[in-house]
Amino acid sequence: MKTALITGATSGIGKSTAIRFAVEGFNLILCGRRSDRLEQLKDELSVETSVHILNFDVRKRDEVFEKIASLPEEFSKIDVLVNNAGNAHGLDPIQNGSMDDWDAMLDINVKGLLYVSKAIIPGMLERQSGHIINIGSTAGKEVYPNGNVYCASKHAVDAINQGMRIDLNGNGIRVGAVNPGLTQTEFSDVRFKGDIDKAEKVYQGFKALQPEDIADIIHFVVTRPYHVNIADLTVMPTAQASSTILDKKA
Ligand code: NDP
Ligand code: 8X3
Repeated sequence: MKTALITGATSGIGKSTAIRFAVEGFNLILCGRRSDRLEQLKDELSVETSVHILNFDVRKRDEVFEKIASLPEEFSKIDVLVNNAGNAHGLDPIQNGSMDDWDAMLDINVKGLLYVSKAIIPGMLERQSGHIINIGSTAGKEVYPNGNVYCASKHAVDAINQGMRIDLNGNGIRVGAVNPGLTQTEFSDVRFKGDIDKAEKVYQGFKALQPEDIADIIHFVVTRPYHVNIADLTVMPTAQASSTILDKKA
């Protein structure tokens, strides 16, 4: 039975992936800052599989390493790492951007992903096996107005994904990115700092991707035969053609 560690498992894509993986029989290590949600998800999924929770902020470098080092023996061999934790903070022209928002996006989406990977890759190297899925975005392929730093953070994930694949080549470790377009999660609530009306409008007038759609794809990616590595996969709602072209009929 494989063990998967999912960051950002308290909500959206990470939570749906946890639910899907549980049904498919993966042992799970669920990570996030909101411990109440982690506990609740553990209770729900423990009927399906073994679940361990790790409550940490990916920005806190020491905490990341301490928590991952604290894993009990039965969870210590991580086969699949889903680097999913991340968010957008704000949607402002660069000249009006908040430096706190910039720090949050670069610290979480880029440096947090690096810290978690740095803590887990040595075990994969030792075992000469593993699979890392980096959750990028269409924003990592194309910059859109006011997306500046969020897009930069996801372009960085795109580069890190390629770099990891190159550097880990020959060590039995698969590395690939899944890059979703507009997906209906708590993403826009966070981006607009709890302005629910503004957040809901993002997904009105078309059928957005659902987190379960992305979980389905992540499950597909990790269940290919060993010689198949899905290196870079971009998925959008049918209504979306690019970061800026969206068919809103309503
Ligand atoms: P959600 O807001 O629903 O989920 C974000 C998750 O990230 C939460 O579980 C949250 O957990 C976790 N997280 C955020 N900050 C931290 C932190 N500092 N430390 C640890 N965990 C953190 O959004 P999504 O599910 O949509 O986002 C998941 C990923 O998908 C992100 O990387 C996002 O950029 C990407 N993505 C999303 C798209 C979308 O349209 N929704 C499209 C393309 C990519 P907690 O707050 O409990 O710590
Ligand atoms: C999330 C998709 O278009 O809101 O990465 O940036 S978008």
